[in-house]
Amino acid sequence: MLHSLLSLAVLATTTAVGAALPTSPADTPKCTTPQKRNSWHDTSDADKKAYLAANRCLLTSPQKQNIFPGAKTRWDEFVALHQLHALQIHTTGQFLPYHRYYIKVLEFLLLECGYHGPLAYWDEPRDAGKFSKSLLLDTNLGFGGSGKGTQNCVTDGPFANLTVNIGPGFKSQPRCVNRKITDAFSSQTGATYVASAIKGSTYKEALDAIYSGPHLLGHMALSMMNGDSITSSGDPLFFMHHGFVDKMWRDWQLKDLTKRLKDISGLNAQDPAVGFSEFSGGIEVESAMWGKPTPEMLAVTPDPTSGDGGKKELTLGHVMSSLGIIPNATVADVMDTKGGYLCYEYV
Ligand SMILES: *[C@@H]1O[C@H](CO)[C@@H](O)[C@H](O)[C@H]1NC(C)=O
Ligand SMILES: *[C@@H]1O[C@H](CO)[C@@H](O)[C@H](O)[C@H]1NC(C)=O
Ligand SMILES: [Cu+2]
Repeated sequence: MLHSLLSLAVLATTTAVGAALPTSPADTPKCTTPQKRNSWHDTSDADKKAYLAANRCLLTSPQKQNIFPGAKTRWDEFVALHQLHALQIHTTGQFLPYHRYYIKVLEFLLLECGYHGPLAYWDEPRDAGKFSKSLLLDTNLGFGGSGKGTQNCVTDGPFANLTVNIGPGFKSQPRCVNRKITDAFSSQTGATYVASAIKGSTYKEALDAIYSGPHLLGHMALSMMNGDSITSSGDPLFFMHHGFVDKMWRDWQLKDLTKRLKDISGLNAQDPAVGFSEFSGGIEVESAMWGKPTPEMLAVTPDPTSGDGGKKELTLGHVMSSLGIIPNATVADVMDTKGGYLCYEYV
């Protein structure tokens, strides 16, 4: 039950769009006109269409880097990036910063497919308890609805019948873009749950409460890509949910900004005895659900202590990598959504 319903997710972030290709953290300009990131509900029809078309383009374009095991499409490479990092970016301090960086990677990839507009997020409290009725699942101006059949394949909208070759877990097998909506879980993305998730005073409190609260329940409500914690980013809807997760982090930071722009803690990789916090048994037991990284995967997986002086505690100097899709960035680079490397705000 847990296996099929849970998935971890990731987060979101972005940066100045319209700007050229990814600027390296070292030479980014000041953030003077932050991109306004709206809920999908408030995004223009033109931006919705263009955003969805660019996502579809990524799912149907050939891979480019030729280093991601199992990848056939550009989208596969992006999903494989999450797969390779899965044991470093969930139930760790890296969860929020890496997913913020991961959304920046998406922003860059969308530029390749001609999308220069703003990114969006899912203001989930508006749809809490009734995700299945959300306009995000619209056939024409949304991501398509709940999946159908035994595989829960999405059969309408821009991603109908498209294939992802990464996952499930640490496998690399072709499967349809799939999801299964369960409205009851989605009630826990409501306003009172969100308020509770961001009421703590330390990064650790916010991290744990966001992760195990609205983040996890949103994943359970959507069960994207077989509800798989390792590769749920295969469904483009993932980035609407993770935009919402990123917004929760930003909203928490804004309550005491100066202090919280520097507040980071936690591990840079999972504690093997704990694994994913939403499952029991630790990495060994949990790997029965999704296998283990193959030698080919391990050969390209970054060292989780990079920038942390070889220690297991996450620092602001921690180096995050997209294996060459965009330049590396540090955790410090993504702490502020308006810090220069990033330049956006949630509205
Ligand atoms: C998806 O595939 C099925 C079976 O091949 C087909 O009947 C259906 O028309 C396809 N849908 C779209 C939107 O392409
Ligand atoms: C990017 O970071 C990874 C570690 O996360 C490191 O192995 C790699 O060498 C870095 N790449 C560059 C170009 O600095
Ligand atoms: Cu994730």
